[in-house]
Amino acid sequence: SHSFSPTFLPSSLSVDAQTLQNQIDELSTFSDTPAPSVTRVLYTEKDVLARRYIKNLLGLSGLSVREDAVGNIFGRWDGSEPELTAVATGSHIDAIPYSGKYDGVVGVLGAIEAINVLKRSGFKPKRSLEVILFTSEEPTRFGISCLGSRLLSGSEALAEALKTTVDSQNISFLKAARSAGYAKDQDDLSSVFLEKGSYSAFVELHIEQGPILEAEGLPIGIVTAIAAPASIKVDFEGNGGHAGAVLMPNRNDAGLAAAELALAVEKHVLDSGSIDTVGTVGILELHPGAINSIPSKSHLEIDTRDIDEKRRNNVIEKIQQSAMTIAKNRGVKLSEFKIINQDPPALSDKSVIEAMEAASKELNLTHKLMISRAYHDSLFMARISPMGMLFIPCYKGYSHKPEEYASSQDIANGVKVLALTLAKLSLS
Ligand code: HGY
Ligand code: MN
Ligand code: MN
Ligand code: MN
Repeated sequence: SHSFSPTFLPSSLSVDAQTLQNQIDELSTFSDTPAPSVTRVLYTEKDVLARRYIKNLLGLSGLSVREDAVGNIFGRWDGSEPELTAVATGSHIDAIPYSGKYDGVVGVLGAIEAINVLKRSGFKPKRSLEVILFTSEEPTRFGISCLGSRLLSGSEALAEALKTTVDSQNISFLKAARSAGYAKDQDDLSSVFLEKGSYSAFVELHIEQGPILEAEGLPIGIVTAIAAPASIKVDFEGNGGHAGAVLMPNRNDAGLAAAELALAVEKHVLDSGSIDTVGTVGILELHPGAINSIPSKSHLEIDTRDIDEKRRNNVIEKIQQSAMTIAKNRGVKLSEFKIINQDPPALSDKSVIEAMEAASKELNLTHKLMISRAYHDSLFMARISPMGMLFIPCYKGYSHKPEEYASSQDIANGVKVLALTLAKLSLS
């Protein structure tokens, strides 16, 4: 049940919206690209500065802070029954190149403010409350999405792969992690794994990264499921040559093979029969990259998703078919077709959804049940804990670009619902 001690009333929840906005603005200055864009990549100097900033805030909120071998950061508020499994909340602060300052950040700074809101209201947790900063949600540096939460959820394959993973500058994951002060003298990253059932619930606050809440004038979204993401790396190789001297019948242009495959991705996605199937080629590199040299190599990275896993896997099979057909028809070599991740969707937990709905109602904030088309650390936390996600509106649904924006009011609403949800789950 979600009954409260008499001293605690939802109306007593007050968010320090100004301080929270100042923190969002200050955190955004730790960036490798100029404002209003944010670029903050795993284990870079800006990432380390941002981590230090967050750890300081966790300390100021009276939380006890610990970090694991890959830099997942935990801030804990011990409850009156600390032996019970804790309730956790959190998100990420890494940012893809030239993105915005709210994606992930709202769920980390907002989570810390939610703790402050509860402390200010005199709330006493029964189950401990824990804020988690996941070390890297974006796939930017090592091509692995949700690296921190994927590892926390116990991925043996990832713990193994990270021993040999390198970034585009050929820096190994372990070297990069050590440069940021992590992975000290240990190659075995399975120490990061959390047991299934480690938390009684996990809730993530995040901007919607879609237009629905703003378009319908709704302050709160309650996520029922997270779509199934997949990413594929493809390389084509041809003979290249002089862009003027080699006649067309003698060419096997790796760039055109890539272009044809990119259009094939679009075709297979559109032919899936559902608006929920999406796909794009977000990375397309040509070698040698000179205007008058026929590309001898092309490298594509494909992102395709669907709320229905089978339908998504069907699209992946068709993409692979197309890659082989294109290679044959164009006389190029398909030197790599590698599925990097092919994850199932995640369903939110019924009791967590109920707690979020009750919190929204008690705060007189209308809400809408919806799916998340973006993936989140919650996708992996759902593997070890009952999961729930709260969305707030963002301007025109913009995300992963500098125009990303969420109003102070919308953020404050999200923080209040998060705080009340955490309180309910802590007393459950
Ligand atoms: O790509 C995603 O869905 C997430 O926002 N990184
Ligand atoms: Mn993102
Ligand atoms: Mn995110
Ligand atoms: Mn490659």
